[in-house]
Amino acid sequence: MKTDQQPLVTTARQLMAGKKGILAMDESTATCNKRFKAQGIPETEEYRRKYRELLVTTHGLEEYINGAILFDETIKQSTVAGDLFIDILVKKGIIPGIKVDAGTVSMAGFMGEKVTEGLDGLRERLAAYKKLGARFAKWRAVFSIGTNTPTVTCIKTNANVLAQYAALCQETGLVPFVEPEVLMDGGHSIEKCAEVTNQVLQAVFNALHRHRVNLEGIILKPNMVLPGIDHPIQNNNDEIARATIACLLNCVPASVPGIAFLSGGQPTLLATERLNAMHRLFNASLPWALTFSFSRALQQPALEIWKGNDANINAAQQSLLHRAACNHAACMGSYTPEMEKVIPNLIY
Ligand code: 5MM
Repeated sequence: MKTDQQPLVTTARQLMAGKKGILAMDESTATCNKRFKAQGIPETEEYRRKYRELLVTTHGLEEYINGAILFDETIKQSTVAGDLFIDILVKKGIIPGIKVDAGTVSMAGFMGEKVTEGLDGLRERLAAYKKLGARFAKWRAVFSIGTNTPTVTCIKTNANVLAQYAALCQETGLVPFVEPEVLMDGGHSIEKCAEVTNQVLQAVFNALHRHRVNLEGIILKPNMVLPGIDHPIQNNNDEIARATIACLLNCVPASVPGIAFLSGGQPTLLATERLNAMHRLFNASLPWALTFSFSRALQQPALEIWKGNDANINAAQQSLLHRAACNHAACMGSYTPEMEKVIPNLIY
């Protein structure tokens, strides 16, 4: 029996409302430790807890952020004063979500390609996360561009897995964030990225359709269409905005309420500038809300300020707030480089 879909649709719209974005703070333990190591921060559960406390207790975050994606460890953690992070988010009006994939593994027979795992027992895990207070979930599939990749088999396999995950989420009453990421590593051109992103998104929406997923109750979390980091031609922001929007208009049905980009390792300011360019050029003509669901492009400057030191918490929070404010402005096409010069504790 189908669950009542209206709450899903309402949550998806709430997540995309008011030109606000999503804070992705769902780094797995390995990824979080890798980022800590680069800053000389102890790679322990307590330091991960302290860092996530810094993020969720940032005063005013809700002015720019509608939702936060948590990780299994984080959704059960509390502040040093004993308040569950999830309760703090809800009190601020930020909708809690949870990453539910179990990461990627090599795809047998397809050298260099990955498939995302985590479907086993997913129905039960989703129910448990819903009980803890999550209202949406997230699953990421990754595709590398190489001479002969991604293959059709890799694309179809991951698309089917994403669709099964999305159907299970909707059955549970959680909004699925569907995240097919075409990586920016490599020497390919922007045209190649556009071709592959088109192919991937078409396969994903085809699979969602076959799995009877209600598109009004999902959020798409895609990559921007970018040249590979090693390609000699690095396109300007307007070219990237045009290529990205052309691809999305070609592949994403208007019934999808929102698209929230990942940042994918782009330099922090460029991610903001490119989102801004999309709104400056296309805002009035887009059928879906278009926003950000960044991890690194929101958090990295804050992490570099914090460095694991309590004395830096306030400055790190101001930095997070500032990036959130800049990206909120980008969602209105009103971001300017001058915003980077102001003291970052203003509410814009
Ligand atoms: C935080 O990174 C997430 C994946 O973490 P793991 O690889 O540790 O599982 C990732 O899903 C993230 O939410 C999105 O890719 C967006 O992050 P970026 O840094 O690309 O904006």
